[in-house]
Amino acid sequence: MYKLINFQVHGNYQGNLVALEKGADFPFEIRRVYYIWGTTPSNMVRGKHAHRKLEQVIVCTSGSCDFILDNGTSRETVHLSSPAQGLYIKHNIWREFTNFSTDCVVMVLASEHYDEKDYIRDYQTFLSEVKQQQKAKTK
Ligand code: T46
Repeated sequence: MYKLINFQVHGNYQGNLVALEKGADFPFEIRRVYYIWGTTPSNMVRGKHAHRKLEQVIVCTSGSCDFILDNGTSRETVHLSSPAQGLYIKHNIWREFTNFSTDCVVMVLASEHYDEKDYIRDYQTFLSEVKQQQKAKTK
């Protein structure tokens, strides 16, 4: 459903640095980068959608938050709290994120340009699209 990637950290007396490169760290070309901060109240729930094609690596560069991931069959919560770790999510995963610390900054590396048509914003539609794809695979 997801992969947690531990990035190589170049640390020394000056502090830390992480460099992200296609291939070494994740398999797609980055076509878009966006970041999210200042989400209040802390129990606000963002996301509540899936993507038909998009793949993303999500990094909590400051503070922490929880991602709730759902593949149509099961749900898991992933706590993100380190700029040295990336949450890699492929397409067809319903995501919600919440439990934001006040200093939370979420940076996202995305495989595609922004396209509203790629979003599935209705949970029942998500479930039926996932089921249809599973049926097609077993044929
Ligand atoms: C995801 C999570 C982690 C744009 O104009 N361009 C963009 O690239 C993005 C991502 C959003 N927007 C606009 C669309 C909305 O008017 O920004 C507004 C907020 O977007 P949204 O409600 O989709 O934000 P989140 O925090 O619910 O979800 C975002 C991503 O959309 C989503 O792909 O996985 O962050």
